[in-house]
Amino acid sequence: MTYSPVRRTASAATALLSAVVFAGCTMLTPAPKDLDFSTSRSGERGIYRATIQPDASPIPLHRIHSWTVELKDVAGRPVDAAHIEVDGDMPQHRHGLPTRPRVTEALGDGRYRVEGLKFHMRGWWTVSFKVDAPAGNDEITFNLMLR
Ligand SMILES: [Cu+2]
Repeated sequence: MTYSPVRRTASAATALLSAVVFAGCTMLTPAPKDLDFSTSRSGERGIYRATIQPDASPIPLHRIHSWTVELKDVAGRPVDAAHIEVDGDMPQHRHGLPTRPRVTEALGDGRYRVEGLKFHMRGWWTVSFKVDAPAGNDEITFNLMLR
């Protein structure tokens, strides 16, 4: 068999690439030990409090699903007519969600339907809601552990 430098280079590159991908997804800096996994949390600025209710329990892996998020002000009154942006991250991996979830419906009573959530890896995720409503802007972040 003849020696083929081109093929050897290509397979070395493939091996290197898969090593990088592998490292990116498995060699973790440990997650903070004091993570708060509450499903009800206050925003960074303390203007709102949100409660998440995923449609499935436990939260599914590799499957697109929906959540309901309930938004209240500090006095506990439901906040309707908020503009909410949804985003997700794996802080240890520096990547986000494979989908672009969004609020598709205001259900009334401060409740909103969020569609298009999908988690494609096990581990620590954050999901944040950027809220824009008359009382002010705030961001509420939840921690999840997908198993
Ligand atoms: Cu990841």
